[in-house]
Amino acid sequence: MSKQDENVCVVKGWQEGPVIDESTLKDDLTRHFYYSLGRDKVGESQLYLYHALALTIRDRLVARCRETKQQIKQEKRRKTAYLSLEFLMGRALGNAILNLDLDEQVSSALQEYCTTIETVAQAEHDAGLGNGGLGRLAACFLDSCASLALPVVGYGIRYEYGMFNQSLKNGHQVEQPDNWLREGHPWELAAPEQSQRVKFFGHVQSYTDKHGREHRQWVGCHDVLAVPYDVPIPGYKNDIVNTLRLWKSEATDEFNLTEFNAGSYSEAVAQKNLAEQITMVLYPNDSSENGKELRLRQQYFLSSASIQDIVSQWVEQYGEDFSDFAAHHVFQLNDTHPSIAVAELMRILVDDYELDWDNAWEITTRTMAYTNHTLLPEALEKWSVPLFTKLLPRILEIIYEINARFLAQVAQHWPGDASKQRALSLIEEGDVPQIRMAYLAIVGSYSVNGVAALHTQLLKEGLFKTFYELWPNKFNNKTNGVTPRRWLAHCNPALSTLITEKIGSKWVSNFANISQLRRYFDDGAFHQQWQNVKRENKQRLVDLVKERCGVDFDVEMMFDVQVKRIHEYKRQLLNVLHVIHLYERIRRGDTTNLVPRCVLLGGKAAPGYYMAKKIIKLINNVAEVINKDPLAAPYLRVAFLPNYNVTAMETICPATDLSEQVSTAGKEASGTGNMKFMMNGALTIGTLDGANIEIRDAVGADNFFLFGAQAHEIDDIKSRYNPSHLIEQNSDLSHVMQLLESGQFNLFEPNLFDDIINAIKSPHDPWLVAHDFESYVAAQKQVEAAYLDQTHWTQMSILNTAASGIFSSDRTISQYSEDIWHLTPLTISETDLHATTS
Ligand code: B1N
Repeated sequence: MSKQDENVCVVKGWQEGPVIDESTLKDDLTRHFYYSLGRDKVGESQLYLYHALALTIRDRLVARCRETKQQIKQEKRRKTAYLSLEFLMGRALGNAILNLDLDEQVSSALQEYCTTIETVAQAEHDAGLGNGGLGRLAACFLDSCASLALPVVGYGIRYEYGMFNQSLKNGHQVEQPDNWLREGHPWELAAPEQSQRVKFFGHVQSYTDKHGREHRQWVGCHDVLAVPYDVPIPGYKNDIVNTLRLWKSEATDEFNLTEFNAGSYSEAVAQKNLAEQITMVLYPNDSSENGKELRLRQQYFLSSASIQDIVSQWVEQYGEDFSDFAAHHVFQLNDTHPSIAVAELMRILVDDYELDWDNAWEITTRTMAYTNHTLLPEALEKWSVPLFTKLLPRILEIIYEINARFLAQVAQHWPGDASKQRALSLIEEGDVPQIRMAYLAIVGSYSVNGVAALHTQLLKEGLFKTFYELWPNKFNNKTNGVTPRRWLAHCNPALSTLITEKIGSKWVSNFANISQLRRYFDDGAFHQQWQNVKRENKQRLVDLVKERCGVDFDVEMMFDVQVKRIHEYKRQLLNVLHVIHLYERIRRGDTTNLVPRCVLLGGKAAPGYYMAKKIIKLINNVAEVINKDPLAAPYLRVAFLPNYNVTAMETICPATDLSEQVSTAGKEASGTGNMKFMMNGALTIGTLDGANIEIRDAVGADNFFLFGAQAHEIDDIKSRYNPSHLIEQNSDLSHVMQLLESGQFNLFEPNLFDDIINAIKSPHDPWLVAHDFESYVAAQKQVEAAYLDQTHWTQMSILNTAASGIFSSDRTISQYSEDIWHLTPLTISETDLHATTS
């Protein structure tokens, strides 16, 4: 008997575990309700029922998760670690019930408690560990990896406070902390025995080993403990359960002890706070960096804990021979946020396992892969060298060494051209020298990808042009996708049922099959069903908007929706100008062919983003004036939905007729909301930006409302931009500006919108709002004409869903696996084969 067996066999039946199957679900639920939670049936809130149900389902996930891990280990599988500062998971219950195929069993068990899955599910708090697209993409990717049976583990941070809750006070955004763990997080399992120690501060010294070799050693550090919490990620009906490992920072025991013994109890407690601060809160900036020291600590904390975790698993299984390490591992870096992992892997290999530099560099550059998510200059991360000197002195040395060797390569490639070395250096010179994290990521990775075709092309031609010249083969595109499980099967059950009735259920795991819907594009009876479903979904949104905004939407009207983070480049402002234009027409009595519409906007502004907050206030003021005006009521209603999040989108996208994707061309790297709307049969009005281009290509130009300047035209337009002239020339726009400037929307708040008015009129407006207004209004007119013909609209709607096959994140992940990761799917147990093939 091995030592391991001795330890575990005391738990009788440990190998199989107690029986958990279909027959026990009802009893398990009752047992968790009565005993795990100590509740009784009468008068308890749905919250305890939710917890009991989550524990019941977690039991079923844990067993499969163990088997998935065992298979990966026993078969010595190559695997990917997806490193991300954000995982915007949303709710887990409905997704787990769907993926484990437990709908019927759970519904019947809940009958005993006189409730339904939908009601119980409301009690779950969103796991809002992300800002927006980048974080939600990571969550969709995890679902796809598990559903494709790929050995992938997510590594992230277990923030105590997720994305802030947004409320409105007199139309202004107010932020409240999101204490999402307060009522407990039943899905996670802590594994404190697998904690890692992460170094901060201290200094570096040299020593000579017994072979006379020089080494560097990072000593005198303040260590912080990283404690892992594992969240199970179920694949769709395939018995695979992957893991999302979230790290929580804690103070180390001995550090507290030293202080404590010295009699400084309060200092010891203060130090504990310092360590625990690291994972306290998610930074709420989307598409901009903030340069705060705590953010760098978060980045290094995640990178170091995750790399150490993987390396220690390797050493446990294979010993200290790293010659095969790169054949077994990929680290996918979700933007530059975890790019310090490049230097951290070097440090561990060189300092801790004494590999020589070249060998360690070979391993590092064969395992790291980097995804870029933005071209916005304000989002490109740079960290000051003095900050590194203080916080991460050994990491700084390693970055210098990487840079020196890289610049030698640059000098060889472009002999005598010092400007090339300055341009490509990982260190940007200046008063305070800065480390360019994107350059570290590119130099340290074997793959660099953008997230949509246009975005990747712009990376190669612009931002990373010289790197592309140096290493053309590193660069590749992986157009984003979203999971059809959450974003169609789960969030739109009525449409899912209809689709399955027509084309069978394979589309859920093989989303390319959705194209079969095309067959019904001309089927009158199907049109009727399609419209009925949309109407049902619109009613759900009507209820939500009434409850949250107090505004009456009407299912008879067109639902025109823009929900996403508030940012000037996303041009919510353009949308508002169009709303004002419609209102102005109504007031003028110009209502021929005007299609009644309900305009919904939603999204959070970064707390320090002045203009974004002004835009929220403008939307709310415009909404208030319009909704109060009885003249407008038959034609136009406007609402701003507070606290837009993953769960809200699950009600919004199935109910949307028109999806607004109106960013300034070249600024939105991809967009992913655009794909969720398309899957659910919305039509898009959009610019040629990000994945909009691929959406239009897929569905055909006739089924997409295009407007606006193109990316390649922007520079030229800017060079001769004269918005005042445009306003004068376009009567629609001048009417809109007059109404805005008249103070109609800020009667008791003088000058409130001056900054917005000035921004629109500025010849330096980088977002070209005034430029695109005319073509936007023209495209909106085409929308109205199309909507008036409901048969035609329904056809276009069906075609959009039918053409959305390529926007499944399963397609995206297959491409990552094929081109970058080179993983082979795990074996799916025989009993579950039916799930993916039927
Ligand atoms: O990533 C999404 C894309 O679909 C969006 O177009 C893109 O804007 C988004 C700093 C970011 N890019 N950069 C960020 C997030 C947090 C942060 O602190 C930058 N988010 C995106 C998925 O590819």
